Amino acid sequence: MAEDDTGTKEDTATPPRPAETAEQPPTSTQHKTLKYSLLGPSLTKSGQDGVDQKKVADIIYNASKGSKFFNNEESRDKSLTVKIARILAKKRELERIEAQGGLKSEQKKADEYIAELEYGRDLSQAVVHVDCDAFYAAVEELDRPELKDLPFAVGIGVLTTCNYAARKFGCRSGMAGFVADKLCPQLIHLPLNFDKYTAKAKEVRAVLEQYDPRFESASIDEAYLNITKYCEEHDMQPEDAVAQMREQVFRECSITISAGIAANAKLAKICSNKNKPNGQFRLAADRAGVLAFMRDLPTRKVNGIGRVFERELDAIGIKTCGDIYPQRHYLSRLFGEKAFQFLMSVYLGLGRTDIRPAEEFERKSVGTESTFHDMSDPKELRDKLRRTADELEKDLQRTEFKGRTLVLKIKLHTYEVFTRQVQPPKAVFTADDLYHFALPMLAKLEKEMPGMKLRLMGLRCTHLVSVKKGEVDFFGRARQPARRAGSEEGGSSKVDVDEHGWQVWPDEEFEDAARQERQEEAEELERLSQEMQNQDQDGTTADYRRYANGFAWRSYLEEEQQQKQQAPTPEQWTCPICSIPQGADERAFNAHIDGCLSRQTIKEIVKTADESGEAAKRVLTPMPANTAKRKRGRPSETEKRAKKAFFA
Ligand code: TTP
Ligand code: MG
Repeated sequence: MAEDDTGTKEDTATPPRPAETAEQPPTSTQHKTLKYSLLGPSLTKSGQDGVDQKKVADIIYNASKGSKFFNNEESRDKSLTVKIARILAKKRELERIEAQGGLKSEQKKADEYIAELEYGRDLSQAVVHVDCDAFYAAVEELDRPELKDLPFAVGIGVLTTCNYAARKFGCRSGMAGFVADKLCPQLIHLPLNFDKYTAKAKEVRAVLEQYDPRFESASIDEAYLNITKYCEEHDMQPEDAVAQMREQVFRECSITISAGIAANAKLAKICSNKNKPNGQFRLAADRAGVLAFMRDLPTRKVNGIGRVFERELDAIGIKTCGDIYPQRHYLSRLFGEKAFQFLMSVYLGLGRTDIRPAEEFERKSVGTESTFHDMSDPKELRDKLRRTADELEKDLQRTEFKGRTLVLKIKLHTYEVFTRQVQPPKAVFTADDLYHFALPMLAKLEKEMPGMKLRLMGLRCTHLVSVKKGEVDFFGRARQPARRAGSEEGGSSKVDVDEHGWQVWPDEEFEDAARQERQEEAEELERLSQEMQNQDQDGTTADYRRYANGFAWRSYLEEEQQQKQQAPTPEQWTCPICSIPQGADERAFNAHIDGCLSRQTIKEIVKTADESGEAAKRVLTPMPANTAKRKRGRPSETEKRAKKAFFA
């Protein structure tokens, strides 16, 4: 099957050049960039060969013009364009410095880093990335074979996916249903049935396990395997082993999967999309071949380069991975040290080969965040912070960690993100402590940006200390997590290894960020499309949100584990504020807590806390002892809190 091509030849389907100087970009440029961003997060999905993306962009533009969704995209796009103008200004400054003979040390540093990375290049492993084809749609098709050749999509409001018949019309994941209907009026919409998909995913994983018992689930329908050992033991070529595995999945699970085979996980993931659906592609394990492969690869095809990063790179002239090299001496100044390291590994086609169960990966942070309608009232912001601290306490309890660093993240209504961090005198984990140490950061941000309007707030603990039994050393001290490359402690470009001697890559952070970008966009789109269509929320849409647009596979696993630990579900939950038992209904319970929290007395406490961090500590200490054990439910109707366990 032919390599996927998403129609990037079309004018509208490549990121347009941004305005070079102005803080306010000209309308024509804005119009073009907006059209590009309206194409959505799944522009590069396979199965869209021959789709005229320019036409799709026009249809999306006209169908959504004037809607909340459109206005939202417009303001997001404006912020990004302004940000890009700043990056360009910085680049011009660097070019000036370079013209005067500067930046030599940057170039030297980049070349040394490349040499060091090259030195560690490992071409000995056969890493495979498998990804099920049109997964949710394929599962639905098993129950409704009559849909096989008809265009259909899964998901109400927003498409989670669609079959390949629908993709020919330009329909794809993360697209509003009403837009997809414009592209393909005969499109059939099916509701989500998450239990069916997880059951099927388990069947597929049972087959994968036979080829690599230590395979790594990357999302609900994708996994990484290292089949080097399998091939040795069975005296097989990787292509043959993978062909056999795909046949076995089809035989035993009745769905098709595609696969990429390469020397590392990054390359394998790119390759699995090459011959989709129901195909496989092997990139030979030789250095020259890998470099040639990367040279012409559009940046967006790399896991970890999302819509925003793609546009930022494009703005400075990096369209393909081969374009990275000539700009290597600018990268850390423009995008930071970690991005420099990530981009170097992308250019060289390097990546990790240590494939192991997702649960085994060292957790570097535990955090929670939520999006909501614009919020600026200081009291509301404090309430929100308190609830975020409550959520984080729960996550820390579940994962059995304390944090030595506490990070507050906010996103303004303009989509600008700010983070602040603090090192409390002791590792923190209780909601009271989390709130107490986060509040001064929030107050400081308010001072810096009077009247700031937030659309997201998150709290995260990093530099974790395990409180698991058995994770203390001989002296009774908690063992430290392994140091990661490019971590906050060190900005050096030295190649780093973890405690087991594995080379540490910065990829995970970028992959998580890109995943989160897609997730947030899809959630936003779902919320807006629901508002537009004034739909009643039923169990189906709640499920969609619950699983965070299908990307929260790890969170799902965690949830499963948690459910096992928690059984049986308590009949009644005690309100941590008024201590009166409530029915075990999450929504009603949340509403009750919100009611309690907004009472005047609590408001006064929060007001006091606003004035001084110390005061906050004083008044918050007598909170009921059972706060730590309290059960918080799912988001309330009016305030969507798509909670995410993130692994940044
Ligand atoms: P993907 O593997 O990205 O997509 P897919 O399997 O439907 O199609 P492809 O053949 O291109 O691999 O995602 C797996 C499932 O995750 C998908 O069937 C539905 C869900 N999903 C969402 O819920 N939202 C999304 O935005 C995407 C991309 C997927
Ligand atoms: Mg898939």
